[in-house]
Amino acid sequence: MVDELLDRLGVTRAAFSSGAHPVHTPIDGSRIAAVALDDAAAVSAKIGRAHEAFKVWRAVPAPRRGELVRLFGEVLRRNKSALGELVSWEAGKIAQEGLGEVQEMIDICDFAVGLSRQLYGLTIVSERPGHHMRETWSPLGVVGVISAFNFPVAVWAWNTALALVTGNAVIWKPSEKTPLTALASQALLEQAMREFGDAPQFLSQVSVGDRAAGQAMVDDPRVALISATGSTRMGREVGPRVAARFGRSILELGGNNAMILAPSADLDMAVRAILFSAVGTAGQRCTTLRRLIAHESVKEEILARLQAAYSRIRIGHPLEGNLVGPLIDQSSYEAMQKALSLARAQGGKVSGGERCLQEKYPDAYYVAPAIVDMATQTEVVQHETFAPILYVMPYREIDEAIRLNNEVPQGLSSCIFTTDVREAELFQSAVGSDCGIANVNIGTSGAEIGGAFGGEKETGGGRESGSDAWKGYMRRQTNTINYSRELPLAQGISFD
Ligand code: UN1
Repeated sequence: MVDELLDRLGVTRAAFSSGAHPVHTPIDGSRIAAVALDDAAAVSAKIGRAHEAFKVWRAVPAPRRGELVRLFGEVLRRNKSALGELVSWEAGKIAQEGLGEVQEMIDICDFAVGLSRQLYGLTIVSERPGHHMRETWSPLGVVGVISAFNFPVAVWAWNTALALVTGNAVIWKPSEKTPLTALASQALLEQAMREFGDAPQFLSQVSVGDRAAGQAMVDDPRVALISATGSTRMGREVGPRVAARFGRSILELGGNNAMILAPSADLDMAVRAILFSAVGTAGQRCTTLRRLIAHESVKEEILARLQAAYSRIRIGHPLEGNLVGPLIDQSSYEAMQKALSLARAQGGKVSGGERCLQEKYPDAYYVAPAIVDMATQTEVVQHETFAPILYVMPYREIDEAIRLNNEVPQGLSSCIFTTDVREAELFQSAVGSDCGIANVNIGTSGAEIGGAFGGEKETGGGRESGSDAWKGYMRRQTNTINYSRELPLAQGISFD
């Protein structure tokens, strides 16, 4: 099954069957492939080749670079179902979410193609006569992308589509848990490169490797930008190492996303939004809803409605019409159980959370999503546990709800359900949510590519995807041009 998909997507047999690193599907825990791992020397050689490719690519006009990304978008459209299914096999996502992830790749390609004709700079007035100033944007260099298992292809595509139109070369270190979707995405990009004709070889490369290989990439001064998605723990290592060599980084780390449920909220809509955000992707999105801050007047009702809805969720094989697939692996399951026992010890009333389908899939980890009724935001609630656990807490006044929203170390996504315009605006104001994303009447997850994606505090501060995130992938230059016959100095300085 997986072999056939990989064949169809253009990955050679040798690339997925002969390596030392086994790949398991979270669907039943079975081994589906074996890939080779790069050591630090191999990574260094790839960076060298990427740098050569960069030197050629940066001189290609941006709209022509956009043509490559346009072709890539077309190749992705033709291969959407195969790649989406491979995402399901490798990451355990349900079919709809695997397809959605590939759609997200297509969307960012479309965005980047438009952008390739809109890399606008500013013109700036000068204080000196006969002078003018401007700001120009140039390609940056080699971009190193480090991605996580939970969005094994879309996050790379956000980075790569922007990096390519902005004139950079890319080297990608995917999660060791999901190298197959990386090899397949790379094969599809290579197909687009062949159709394009004269893109430099090694413009995009994959490097599957362990920690040492990752460090080699992070420490290499030839990598101008590291864009890393993963845990806060990973970011704490990567950020300072890149900074120590004055490299640039875009960090997209942990989230601990909350919804405020106000008394005026449309509860039918809220229940649907909570289900998608808290239970979707088996709670393994960085945007997953983890905290529900419900007004005391609606808390009991929402708890009852959620418990009823949770009891109807179909859990099982992600390609067989279920809503919740497996956790990625055993350690994820263990982290979930640990968090639930801490929650109990801290006064939480837990429903759900138990392992399911153990007889059918002894080597896979399916769980019933958990709801934890908490009186206050205790220590365990402040941590991101990458599993479907929703903590539900009460509030009385809107200011208290906003304080709870903000009183965690992470700052990725947040939302409010309310029909009171004052509350909605307050939530999005300077004294409202401190997160990178703050929504009204939609959940915390499932962002479109058109906005900048990322968050504050321990989420790392980086922005990827839409809006002007492309500026992070370019070198900004300030130009002052003198078209007069004099040489006046700025600030009125006389130097005669
Ligand atoms: C992630 O979990 O790392 O907003 C990315 C969302 C998706 C992206 C999630 N568009 O949920």
